[in-house]
Formats: sequence, C-alpha cells, structure tokens
Amino acid sequence: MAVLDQLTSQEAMDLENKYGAHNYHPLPVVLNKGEGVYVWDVEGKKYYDFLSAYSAVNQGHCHPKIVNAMIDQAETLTLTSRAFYNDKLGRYEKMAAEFFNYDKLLPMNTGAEAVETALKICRKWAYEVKGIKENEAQIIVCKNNFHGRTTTIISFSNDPVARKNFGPYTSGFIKIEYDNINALEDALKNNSNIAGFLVEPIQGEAGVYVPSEGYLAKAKALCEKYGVLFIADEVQTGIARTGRLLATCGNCSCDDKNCSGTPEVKADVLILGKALSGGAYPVSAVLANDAIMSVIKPGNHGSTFGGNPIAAAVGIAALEVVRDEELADNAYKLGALFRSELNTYIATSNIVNAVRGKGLLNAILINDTEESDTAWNICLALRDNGLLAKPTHGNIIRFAPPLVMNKEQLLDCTRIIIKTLKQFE
Ligand code: IF1
Repeated sequence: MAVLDQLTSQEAMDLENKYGAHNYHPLPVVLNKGEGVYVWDVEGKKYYDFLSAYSAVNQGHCHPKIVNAMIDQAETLTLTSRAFYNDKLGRYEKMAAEFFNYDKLLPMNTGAEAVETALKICRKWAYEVKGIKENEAQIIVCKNNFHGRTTTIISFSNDPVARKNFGPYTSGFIKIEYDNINALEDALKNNSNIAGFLVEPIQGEAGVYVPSEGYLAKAKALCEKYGVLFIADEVQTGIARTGRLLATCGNCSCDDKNCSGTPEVKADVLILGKALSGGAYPVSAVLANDAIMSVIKPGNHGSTFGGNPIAAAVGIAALEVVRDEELADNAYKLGALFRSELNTYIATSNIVNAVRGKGLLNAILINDTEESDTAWNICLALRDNGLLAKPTHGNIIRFAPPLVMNKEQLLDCTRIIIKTLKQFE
C-alpha cells in the first residue's frame, strides 16, 4: 500500500501488532487527528480525549500557538547540539526558570531522562557539597512510585511487570511508604548518607493517590532538617494539571493562579516533562538553584537533542499558553465540578466506589478486583460513547482531559461517563 493511503483501524492495528514490539496493550482505537479537547479516529469518529497522553497535552491537541512556534523554528534551525550555542535555548531557560522561580534549568527530552538527571545532580551534590563519602550516597524513594523506564529508575520500582528480569539493579535507593511522614523521618534519622528524597506530589501510576493534607510540606521540612534534597517529580502533576502551576504548592492557601509554590513546599530539585511542550515534542527539564545546579560542570551530563532550538521554541510557547489561558485556574474549577458531578452519581452507585484527585487529574475506583476486566470494559464502552480513557491497576480509571476544556464540554463528558457507568450497574 502507498504511504498516503488511508488505513482502516484494523489495518493500522495489524501493522503495529506484526511489526511493533509488544510493549503496550492499547485500547483498540486508531487516531489520526486532534484539536483541543478532541481526537478523531481514522473512520472519522470524534472523541473527547480524557487521557491527554498521560497529561502531556494539557494545552490541548495541536494548539496553534505551539504548532506555529514549532513550524517556524523547524524551518529555521532544528538542531545544533550543545557543542555550539543556539539563539533560542537561553531565552527558553530564562523564561522557564523565572516562570517556576528557580535560578537555572537543565534541558533534556523525556521524563525519565530528567529523573535520571535529577538523581545525578543529587548524588554529585551529596559528595561535593554535603560531604558524603564517595559511592555511599542513598536516595529515598516511595513505594509504588512511577518515575520512568530506565534501568536505574526501574531498580527502585516495586512493580514486578516493570522490573522483573531487568536486573542487576542500580543500588543506592531506600524505599519507604508513600504519605507516611514517620517513615520518612525514620529513614532520615541516624543515616548521614541520605542525599535526597524523590517523590511524586500525587502518585499517578499508583492510581492517582493524593497524599494527606500537609504531607509534602512536612516532608520538605524534614528534608531541610536533615540536610537532604527534596526532589519533586512533577512530570505528570506539573504545569497546571492539578489546579496549580505545580502540585507541590497544592496545599497552600495563596490566591495566585500562577504561584510556583510557597517557600515551605518549594522543591530543591524540580523535574518537569510532558506538558512542558504541550505534547508537541519531547521536552523535559530539571530546575534548581545555583547552590545545587553548580555541581554540574562541562562533560558531566548532556544530550544530543536536549535544549535544541525546536524544543526551546516549543517550550516557550507551551508555557505562554499555560499562563495566558489561565489553565491552572481552569483545571482547579473544572476539577471541582468534575468530582462534584461524579460524587452525586457515586452516592447511589454500586459500580463506582469513589472519585479522587486534584484539579483535572482524577480517577474513579471501580467496585471490582484488580484482576477483573470491568474497568477495561468500561473504557471500551466509554470509547463507543465518544470518550477515551484508560484503566490503571485493573480497577482504577484515570480521567485527565486537556486543560483547555470549557464548562459545557466538561458537563457533556460527565454525562457520557455517568451514562456509560450506568450500563454496568
Ligand atoms: C508509559 C504511567 C502516567 C511519570 C512520572 C516520570 C515519567 C512519567 C511521574 C517518565 C511517565 C508515563 C509513561 C507512560 C505512561 C505514563 C504514566 F501510567 F505509567 F504512570 F503518566 F501515569 N515521572 N509516565 O508519570 O516520563 O520518560 O515517559 O517521558 O507508557 O510508560 P517519560
């Protein structure tokens, strides 16, 4: 078949099945177009996207401002490598650093690379600033974490599917229970080799697990007390998704929509990815202040594509959209409306136990076992009813639409979701 021939859904799926590695089990729907909160399949059926590429497409599909920035830059200069300067990177670094209130940014491409970068910075800081003996630094992580797919990152995962038979594993990590402040203090006290604490402000893959009020601030205070770096992985929660610019400031009471965090919950090392490009391009970053970032010297770290001119142009545009369209504020308001609509239904539902989340990062817990296929079947029915979502952990369905949604669209979506759930009562 010619490259430009229109494939049917079945043909497209057959091709992936035959020629692609089977590292995914996608929902059977084949998309070929996206705009704002909508995507279309190859047969022309329109859907609400309630996954947003796992929170990468916060600014909506094919946002014209982001796409135009990408096209303009692609026609001018795409890649120089960091062997030379380019005229976009510095502007992007300044804009993003000021936006999130840090001295410096280190540009990478994927979320996992940014997590790796943060771990390297943390270790080097531990040896050169904190004074831990070489090779003895330990980093605390949380049970049920998800930080990416590299060999080091899966070394401290406890998901057997993600890690089994990928050993030997990287050492130097201590795992504690999430949302348990005493467990953190126990791990910190009497251990002078702790370099950092890596945490997701909301555990996404674990099933949108929101920690108790004040947990992050208390954890940050403990990190300060014991002189270790508080490293926030906001790859999924960051950039307006949870109703604040960052989820680490989700518990503060200030009214500033673009607030980048009260001082007590400002991470020492901030990891961003996904929505840093609005889903247009792989763009990730680590941000930190000079006292920490200055441990990185020429040759210590890098990437051929990290900080390339397209990524920089796209990054600037993507953050401008978040700011100008007040996406954090919109996520905050629509998130509250979403949970309240769902809660009204759940009060009398046998199939849904609860809805939880923050802003527009939410999940419903299906009243069935993790091994059951109920959540998967609900997602198939949602698809048939024009809305795309995906189960996590068997009995949890994550709901994360683009943040450019309006109130009418959201209410249309809650109607579709409730109508679909009723088919399973
Ligand atoms: C997949 C989950 C979401 C992340 C956090 C780092 C990364 C991720 C907190 C790595 C990536 C993705 C990866 C994607 C599925 C997805 C996911 F279900 F696995 F947990 F979003 F919820 N830190 N999360 O959530 O970023 O290297 O992928 O750019 O298919 O693995 P990446």
